[in-house]
Amino acid sequence: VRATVHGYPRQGSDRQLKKAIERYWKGRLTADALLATAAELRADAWRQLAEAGLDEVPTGDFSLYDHVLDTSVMVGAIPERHRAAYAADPLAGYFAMARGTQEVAPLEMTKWFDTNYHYLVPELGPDTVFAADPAKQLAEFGEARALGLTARPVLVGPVTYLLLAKPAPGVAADFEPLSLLDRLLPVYAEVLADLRARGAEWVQLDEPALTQDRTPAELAAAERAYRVLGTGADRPRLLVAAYFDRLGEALPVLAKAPVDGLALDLTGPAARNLDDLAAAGGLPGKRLVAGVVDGRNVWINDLERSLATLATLLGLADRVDVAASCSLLHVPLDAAAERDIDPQILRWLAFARQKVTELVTLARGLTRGSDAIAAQLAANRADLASRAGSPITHDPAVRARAAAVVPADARRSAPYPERAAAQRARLGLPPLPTTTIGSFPQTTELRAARAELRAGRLDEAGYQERVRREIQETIAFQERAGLDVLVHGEPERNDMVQYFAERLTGYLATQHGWVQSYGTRYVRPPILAGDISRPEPMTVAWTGYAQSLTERPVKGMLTGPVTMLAWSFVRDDLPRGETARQVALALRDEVVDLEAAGSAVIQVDEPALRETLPLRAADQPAYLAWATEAFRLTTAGVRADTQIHTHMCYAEFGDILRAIDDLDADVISLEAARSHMQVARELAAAHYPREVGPGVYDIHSPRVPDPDEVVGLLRAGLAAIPAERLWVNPDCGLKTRAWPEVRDALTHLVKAAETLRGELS
Ligand code: THG
Ligand code: ZN
Repeated sequence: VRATVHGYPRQGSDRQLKKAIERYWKGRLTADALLATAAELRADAWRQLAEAGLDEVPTGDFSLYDHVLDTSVMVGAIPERHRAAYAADPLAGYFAMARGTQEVAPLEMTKWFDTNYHYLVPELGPDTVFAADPAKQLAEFGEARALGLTARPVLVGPVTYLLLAKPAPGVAADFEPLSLLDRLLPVYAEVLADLRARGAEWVQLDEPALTQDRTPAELAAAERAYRVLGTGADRPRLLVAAYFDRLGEALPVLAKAPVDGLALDLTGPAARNLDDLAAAGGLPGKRLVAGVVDGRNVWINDLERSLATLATLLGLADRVDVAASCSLLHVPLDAAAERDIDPQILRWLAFARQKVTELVTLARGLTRGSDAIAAQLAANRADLASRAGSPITHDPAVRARAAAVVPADARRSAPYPERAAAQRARLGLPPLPTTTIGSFPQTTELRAARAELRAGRLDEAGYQERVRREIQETIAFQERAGLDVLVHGEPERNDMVQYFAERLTGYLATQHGWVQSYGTRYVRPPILAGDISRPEPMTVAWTGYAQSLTERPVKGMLTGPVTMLAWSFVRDDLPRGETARQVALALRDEVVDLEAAGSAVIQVDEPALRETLPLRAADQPAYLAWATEAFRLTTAGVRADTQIHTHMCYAEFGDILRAIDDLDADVISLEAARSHMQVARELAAAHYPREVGPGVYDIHSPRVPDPDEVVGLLRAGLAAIPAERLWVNPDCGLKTRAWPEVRDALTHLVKAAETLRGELS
């Protein structure tokens, strides 16, 4: 029995990789120096894994930006527009594909399944010519071997690669990248043969896309892919890995394929793979890599339970190894680096390093018997008991309140038409009211002030004074610009999730718990550790201060319960829906307090509602039921004349239109500028009955639209939504933009609204 992982965090203990890449981008580090730093970080990680006792280390999972982009390079799928730059300078060309340049657009970026990692979408078409470029895989395999380690190269599998791709610009939208499979397979076969020639005994092909709902044609493609690769000459042993959910109907396909092993996710709902595997007759003569340790959560494993699971698997395959369910890329590096977490809670946590130790322990226990790991099992039992019995994980008041929720709590006091009339009377807004999504530019001074506060060079009073000044300027600007519903600009918030997590009981923040979001960008997801309650108001003082500076309504701004869960590590000892309800009840108190303090408009953002939609259609209704209930529970405590807004950061939401309607928000703002108000037409076609603010300013670009352009977009909006239900706002928050752009863009936006109001009256 061996212990292994599918991948490991890339950034290093102090995000050295991020810093080196960003310095290279600024011209402050040479390409050679960057590559040397990257090689050192890889070697450090492998050494760490080997010292911890891992028998087989992964290679090729490392990336300077993204492993799907690396796969595009490996198969020669460089988009036409990037080819010259890539040929001239592969490193600069690689980053141009990732980030774009003045002249060429980058590849599109999107979420990697239901994780918080984002990958670069391959662009393919009927003219795509694949060509093998195994250099990166070969080099990294060679590096690990040079350290004397047993290494297993890990590649994105060909079926998943094609299923993640989209038609290249200019290619018909109905082009199916999977139709290129027969052209791609020889390239994979070549890479596999090269790795074999260098001494790779095993190579892993990751096929997470096979854990999603797949058509018979797609399953047939998977069958063909592994028949072809499995019968190829000069191939290494093949291990096909599927994670993030159970394989379902793809399991018998892979079990019967002429490959040498299967790596399965056996955590959470994917544990159903166990029964499915037994039903499929197991993996006689093959290797099973059992993903019994959750690779994307931060909780210690129940070692005894895992040993029991592993014992049942022993008869199902020729050889059983243990692994985390997926790459450890999705968890922070080392819980031991956390100095501010109570040691009594820290013992419940396992980040990447701790998970490796768990795997090594499990492999030892399976090989030598549980007596050989008696001390570890006893410590694990005590840690689990401490968590299960802790007042943090069981707050009777929170449990009782959640249990007492009745359907009426999640319903507004009046139907929408009545509310709309009451809100119109209270707010007195013009038609086509103007507003913003919430955040204003986070200036360098503001970030510096927060850093000084943390370092103790600025006291709390001094910091608050800076925040107050920022709010004054933001309010004064909005009044000058003529906006109708103002915001305070959120200068006091580092991050829309972290800010609330730091103020809610039961939530933990980390100091070093960085997880890659995309490229060189990282987040520190907070940890939902216990039952959630709100010791005191979180936003009322700043919102109230902003309101004291103006006669116009200032919108209260909160992050919704679904997004709080989506961008945090969730509990594994409580269903998500229960945690969402607890967070919702805490936020509901904040909403009610804001109303009592005079807020007539309150926004509850849910940018992640679509993101955490389960991968399998069968699981979606249950998710949407608790998610929409949590939102309504958050917002339904207010009077009819208090206006509830929500915001979502995406233009493609067709599959959750019903759920958006179920939120019963009075006003929703959505991204729309790039698609020329497509969302307005879609909402109208679905007879969406309430108010809508399709974005008219693309905040992802430094470009400032002129008033005529905004008028054009608003006319398109008016063709779908009547003036009394159409709002005028940017696509998203303004946090990442600079003040000069924001001043001009918002001034143009108000001007455009005024022009159209003139025509309407
Ligand atoms: N907050 C949280 N999670 C998120 C987002 C968020 N997940 C999804 C999406 N937004 C991810 N987008 C980003 C955008 C910017 C950055 C990270 C993820 C970013 N990070 C800084 C960096 O790596 O330099 C660090 C920020 C910090 O100091 O906290 O810029 O909005 N929770
Ligand atoms: Zn947004």
